[in-house]
Amino acid sequence: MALRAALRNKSTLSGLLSQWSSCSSNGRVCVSPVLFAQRRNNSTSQKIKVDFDQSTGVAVMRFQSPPVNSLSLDFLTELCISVEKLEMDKSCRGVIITSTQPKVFSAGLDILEMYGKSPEHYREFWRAVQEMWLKLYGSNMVTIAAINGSSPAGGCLMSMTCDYRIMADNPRYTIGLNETLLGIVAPPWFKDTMSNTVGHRQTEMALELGLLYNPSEALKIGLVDQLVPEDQVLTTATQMMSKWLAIPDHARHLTKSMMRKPTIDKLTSNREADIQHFVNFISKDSIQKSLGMYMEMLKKRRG
Ligand code: CO8
Repeated sequence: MALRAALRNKSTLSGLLSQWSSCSSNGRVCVSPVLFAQRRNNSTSQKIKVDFDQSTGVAVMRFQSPPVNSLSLDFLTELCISVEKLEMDKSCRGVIITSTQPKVFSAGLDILEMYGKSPEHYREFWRAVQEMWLKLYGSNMVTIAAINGSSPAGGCLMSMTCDYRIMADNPRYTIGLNETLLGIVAPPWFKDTMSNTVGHRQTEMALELGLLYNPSEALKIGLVDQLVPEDQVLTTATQMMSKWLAIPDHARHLTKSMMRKPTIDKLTSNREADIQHFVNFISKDSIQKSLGMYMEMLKKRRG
């Protein structure tokens, strides 16, 4: 609840964590017992399982929120805490994100969080979405997405925050920013993230048409970097991680920051306006109607 409150009260998660941390005599950060009563290498929370191997410096973060790892407020809060914890642990140098759910990496933002709720709820939810993006896109760690299922919309955004993307070569899986299909519009920082990944022209077409690409198409436009058989996604991610970790950390993350900082700065200098824009947009009757119809369509498709 305190973390939720921190997001609500505009303080960053880092701010909150630093408030709750104190420094020991050797200068290493000691994490307060308030937040991390049992600081362990491995943790299982409700929606995300984190396994950190201290000998390699690599953590694997498994999304385990049935049925489709949708990015609910709780999921996002947990994700931000997990990333922040790993970021604060200087022995952690890389993170692989993947899913335990069959056929789905992440279905993107939880539509129920954007439907029929209060403006205060939309505000809190959108701040958490921003926070997730800022944490992952700005991470100093090497981040690799092991995409072992479909990854539409916010799932695609989350994948694109990573340094490298490996996708299961299964033609039934899709990835892309399909917001226009829901009658909604991807915000500028979604657009910038995609443009930084695949270029302006591909982004323009992808966003206007709400394109969802199969793995071969995604590889062709550079939305993912590598395709492998489904049962090799995680092992390939682990091998690729070793390659990235062979580069000196400081040089790599300064370079990453040089590439990404202008995009990050655009959002950080505009967060409140971006939240207000989201709240105004999502509260419109016409947008609510579109979302309602889309959810009905998802249910009918299943039936
Ligand atoms: N949010 C909430 N519930 C979802 C979502 C979601 N994003 N996706 C699926 N579900 C639900 C379904 O309704 C279904 O519920 P129920 O069991 O009650 O019928 C259940 O999850 C299982 O779904 P499926 O049967 O469809 O599962 P499949 O394994 O067949 O398919 C897919 C998985 C491919 C992920 C499919 O569910 C799908 O395409 N989902 C929709 C994905 C989508 O379009 N997401 C967009 C979310 S919007 C977003 O991320 C960015 C918004 C930016 C907003 C900007 C505004 C300014």
